[in-house]
Amino acid sequence: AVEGLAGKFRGSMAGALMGDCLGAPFEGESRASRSVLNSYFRRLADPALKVPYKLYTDDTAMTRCVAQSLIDEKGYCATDMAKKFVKEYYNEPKRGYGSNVTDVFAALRATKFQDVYAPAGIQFGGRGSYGNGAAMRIAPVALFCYDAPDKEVVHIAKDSSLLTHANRLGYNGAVLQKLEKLLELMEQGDSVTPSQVEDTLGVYISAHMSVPTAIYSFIRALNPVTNIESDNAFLRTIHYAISLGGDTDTIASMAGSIAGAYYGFSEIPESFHRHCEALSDAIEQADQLFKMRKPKSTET
Ligand code: F2R
Ligand code: MG
Ligand code: MG
Ligand code: MG
Repeated sequence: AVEGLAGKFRGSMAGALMGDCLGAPFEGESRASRSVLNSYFRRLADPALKVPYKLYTDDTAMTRCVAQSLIDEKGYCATDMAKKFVKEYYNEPKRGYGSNVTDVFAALRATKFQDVYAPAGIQFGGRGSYGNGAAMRIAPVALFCYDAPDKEVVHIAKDSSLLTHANRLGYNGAVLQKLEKLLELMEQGDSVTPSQVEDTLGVYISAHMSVPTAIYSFIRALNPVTNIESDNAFLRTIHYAISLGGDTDTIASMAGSIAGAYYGFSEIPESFHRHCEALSDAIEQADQLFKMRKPKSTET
């Protein structure tokens, strides 16, 4: 088994994928009941269960592009990443993309990638998108920048987001404002209900109403949660994120990448591996990102 830091890289990429695959069947539906979700996770944990694997959606399609671009280019190359997004979208357009981001792909292609930031800038009458589509694909950037100075992480995170999402609300002030609310909810401990989370942090496809919710899900699931049967802490994170309803694939994916990095790949129950499409690709990309990092002298 791969342990230590390499296992955390794998856990982060696998966690993002698994949150997406397991959360996708519930996206946009009314909040699933406690019994439905408990039996969903119980069934999937049964090694004898024979069902097709769950498909990944746009969240993973784009995460894979971000990772592959950083790997191929050994760093951030805006044109390459934009080309990978566009190629991926036109190869498999039915992965459940946001309804406006597809206009960016069309414009990038039509303008032959001349100014790769321009199409995102004209979305929504020049205001840019505040959808969570940039946040949902960010895990490989964090891994690639593992040992880099903070300013490099911020630069790559911001610029790679700007390829599709130009609205500042999505990744700046509003997220921080919501983080204050997150702290308030944390102080209330285990009594916080899914409705309170929805009302306070949001469970929507906008960045500022889903990123803090994903962080909250990770923190909340560090300990057992009432009504959530999953006793493995990684699965509990994904289970809890899905239980909030709304943008379940994306919130579970973002929470899953944090939880996977925190607990490490070896903590993800094996019985769940086969339920998610292309897990081996996520592991392969994680290993490549791990090998590319400049190791600190004390790390093994
Ligand atoms: N698209 C979905 N889910 C709905 C349908 C999926 C369904 N399960 C199916 O099978 O078909 N999910 C995916 O979209 C989200 C990420 O979206 P992204 O990439 O940010 O797209 P976009 O189009 O830029 O923004 C999404 C919507 O947000 C609203 N919006 C954004 N900026 C706005 C602005 N400045 N003003 C007003 N509205 C704005 C719009 O409604 C956009 O369409 C993830 O959940 C992913 O899973
Ligand atoms: Mg999706
Ligand atoms: Mg459109
Ligand atoms: Mg979604």
